[in-house]
Amino acid sequence: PRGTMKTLSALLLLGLAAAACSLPIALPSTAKNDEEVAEAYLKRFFNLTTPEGPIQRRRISPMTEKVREMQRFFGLKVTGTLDSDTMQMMNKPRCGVPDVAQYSTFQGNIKWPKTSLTYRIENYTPDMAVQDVDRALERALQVWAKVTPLRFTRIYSGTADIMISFGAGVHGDYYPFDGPDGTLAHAFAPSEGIGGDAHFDEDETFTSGSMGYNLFLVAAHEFGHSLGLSHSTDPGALMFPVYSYVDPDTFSLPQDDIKGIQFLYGPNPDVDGGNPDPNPGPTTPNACDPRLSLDAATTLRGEKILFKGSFFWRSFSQSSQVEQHRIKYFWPELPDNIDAAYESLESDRVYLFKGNQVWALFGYDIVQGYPKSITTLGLPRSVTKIDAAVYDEQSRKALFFTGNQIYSYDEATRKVDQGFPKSIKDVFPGIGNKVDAALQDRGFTYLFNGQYMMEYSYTRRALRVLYTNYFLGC
Ligand SMILES: [Ca+2]
Ligand SMILES: [Ca+2]
Ligand SMILES: [Ca+2]
Ligand SMILES: [Zn+2]
Ligand SMILES: [Zn+2]
Repeated sequence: PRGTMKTLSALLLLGLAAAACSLPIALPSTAKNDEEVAEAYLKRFFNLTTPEGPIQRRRISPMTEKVREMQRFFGLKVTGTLDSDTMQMMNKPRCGVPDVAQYSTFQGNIKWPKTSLTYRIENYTPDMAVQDVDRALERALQVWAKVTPLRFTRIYSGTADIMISFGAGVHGDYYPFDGPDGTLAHAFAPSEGIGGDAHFDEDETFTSGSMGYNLFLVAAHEFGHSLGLSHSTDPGALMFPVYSYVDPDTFSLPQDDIKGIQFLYGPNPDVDGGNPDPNPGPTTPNACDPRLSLDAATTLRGEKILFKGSFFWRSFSQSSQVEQHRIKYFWPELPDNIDAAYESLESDRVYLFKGNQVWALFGYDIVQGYPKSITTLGLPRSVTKIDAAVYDEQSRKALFFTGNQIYSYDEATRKVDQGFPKSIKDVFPGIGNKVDAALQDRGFTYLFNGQYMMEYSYTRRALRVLYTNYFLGC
């Protein structure tokens, strides 16, 4: 298992009756086989319908089509089969709002016809202090108020536009919760009555920190639905249906979400006279940006893993398809902005570097006992950070790039080879004075510097200059 991955989901009020009638609601809570889990998941979140009447003979089953649709939505490799990545995604805690079902694609720009909205906190979770719940929910609403004309007023009695409650299992709508994990919360799109309301699964442990599920993060996502947003396929968006922890203190609404909410309501008139924000929110790195530079690159058992900021891309040699994920989503323990990475063919491990620390992965699992200090590698004390690393199959040595120097390192003796460090330009002419990331693939060495990379032969002769996004399927 690759650590805890979690998901969020949303409900749309329109078609609620139809949805309630046609969908089996409860997800299996006991251990079921993959097919049963997948069927329940796809019915619930991807509008898989059971064929009625005479069974139609089709070359591709509706189930296979839905599996593909789900894989496309989450940016997984589209296989149409219940492979382990797909099953892992289906077993993640998530928001209860469907991703693709017709009634969930908030079509027709469903939005509030007013900008002044009320909210009411109907009850509290025992997981957190009352004032912490108040603060998390208020802050979650302000995430949206900051970038729109929407203003929220709390009321303490009567019916608010956004009624907020905690409940377990059956809790008064047609969408019972499912116990711990699975669905964390759901919310209804703008409308009278239950529209706009947000429900949180009391069987989860909500917190103000990184343990359990951070209430501010879950609520900010749900309130996006309350205001009319559906799920985003951008893995960096708040409206991505999978929960992954980010530090609430440094949280900034991503650009994808700002675009969505401002499409519905326009910008905040109180900021710069309503002019579009000159400092838009964080964006997810775009593989096809020709100016793209990388933090680190490595192979991992035949895949290529390319790191950038809080994200990484996975590319498979057998397919042109590239996946993009949040680092935290695969490895909650790892930091963002990885410095360097390489795959050791001696130990079948991938080493990841950040500052003076190193982590080891075996497959996708972090090896126990890590992170360690890079001083355990036996590098000189003057090396406090590694810019790039690669395992050189030819010499069976790890190469470390730091500043304008390169070290050849013997894993077996844990020593730097005689004659090193050398100048990068003496070993790999043409790449310049620094290397951002390095990779070896099919006997070629690739060194990245800014938006360019250089391809070298096994004799370290420079062959081609390529764009850094060469492997990213653009
Ligand atoms: Ca309401
Ligand atoms: Ca749950
Ligand atoms: Ca780097
Ligand atoms: Zn959602
Ligand atoms: Zn509910």
